[in-house]
Amino acid sequence: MERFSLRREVDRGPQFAAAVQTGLAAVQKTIPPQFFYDPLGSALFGAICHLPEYYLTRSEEEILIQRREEIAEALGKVDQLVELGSGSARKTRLLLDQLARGGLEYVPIDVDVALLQQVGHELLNEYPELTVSAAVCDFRRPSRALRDILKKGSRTAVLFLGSTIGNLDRTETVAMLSDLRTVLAPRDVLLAGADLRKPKAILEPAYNDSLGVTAAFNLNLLMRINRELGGHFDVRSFAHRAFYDEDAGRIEMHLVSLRDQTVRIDDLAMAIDFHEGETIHTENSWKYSDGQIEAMGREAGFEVTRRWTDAAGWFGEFLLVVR
Ligand code: SAH
Ligand code: AVI
Repeated sequence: MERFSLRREVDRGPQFAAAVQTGLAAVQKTIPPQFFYDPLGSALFGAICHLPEYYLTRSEEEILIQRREEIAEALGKVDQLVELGSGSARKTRLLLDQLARGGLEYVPIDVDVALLQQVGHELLNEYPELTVSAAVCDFRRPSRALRDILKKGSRTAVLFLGSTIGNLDRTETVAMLSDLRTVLAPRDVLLAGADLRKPKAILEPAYNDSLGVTAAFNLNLLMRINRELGGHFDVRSFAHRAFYDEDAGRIEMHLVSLRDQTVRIDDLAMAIDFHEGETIHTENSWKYSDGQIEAMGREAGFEVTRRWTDAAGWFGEFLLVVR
């Protein structure tokens, strides 16, 4: 049997074009965050994870290193390990060290096909007993890929690391978890990492790093429109902006137009007007309390049974069990 397989549930090209067409025609212009992750965007995100200001990766890594045996024990015996938004799977390896014995099937789900292929093959070399069934699929509807991959009678654990859950709003999170629930069996589990509420003075630098890598990550969306859709954005006439909305409990990321300008996108036959100071909203990154995670989980048919944090209490790893 082949140890690596890849299925494609979505065709990214037409989706990007449609999202840009609708998003840039709206009153509050918007481009959804899943489009950050082309090869350059994924590489920039990889760099973000090493930034001194971006504590999220290190805090979660601390939990997974300090508590790996306890977490593996709480996950129980796993036949199929799904990961939503798997990316580089840098932290996943900490769990695979514990779980990848005796024929584990790893099921990474992501929108970056090149990364799925690269990381899948790396893992096969590192873990001789592993098989990898990768899927290019939107994790907001994971059942589309999982209904054909998950096997009856096998025990499934789902990972959703990195606080990527925070890039969905509340309604989207509950819809995603409910959809996931339809393909899981009672006592299957979900391990979700969430960035916790904390002072603005810690949060804002994490999204405004001094090297400007997060700015490049954000501005790459405009480059991507230029590359893939015949856009004519002058990237230097836009700026990165990220701020914490304390009442809502979320970081908002925007691209701000630095002058009045009109930008053509040839493939979409569009000319978009921007006035100085107008923004494109590109991402929300929600910061949660334990109670909020529990409430969203419960609404979707899950129960939080365990929770681990780093020493500073900045990041939470939540174990949700299918009710
Ligand atoms: N889990 C990794 C990567 C987080 S970055 C970590 O904790 O570091 C977010 C990842 O989710 C990226 O690899 C991106 O390509 C993927 N992603 C973002 N939106 C997605 C969507 N709607 N559907 C599937 N994958 C998505
Ligand atoms: C992937 N996700 C959890 C990151 C976050 O923190 O919301 C994406 C990111 N955006 C800016 N920096 C990192």
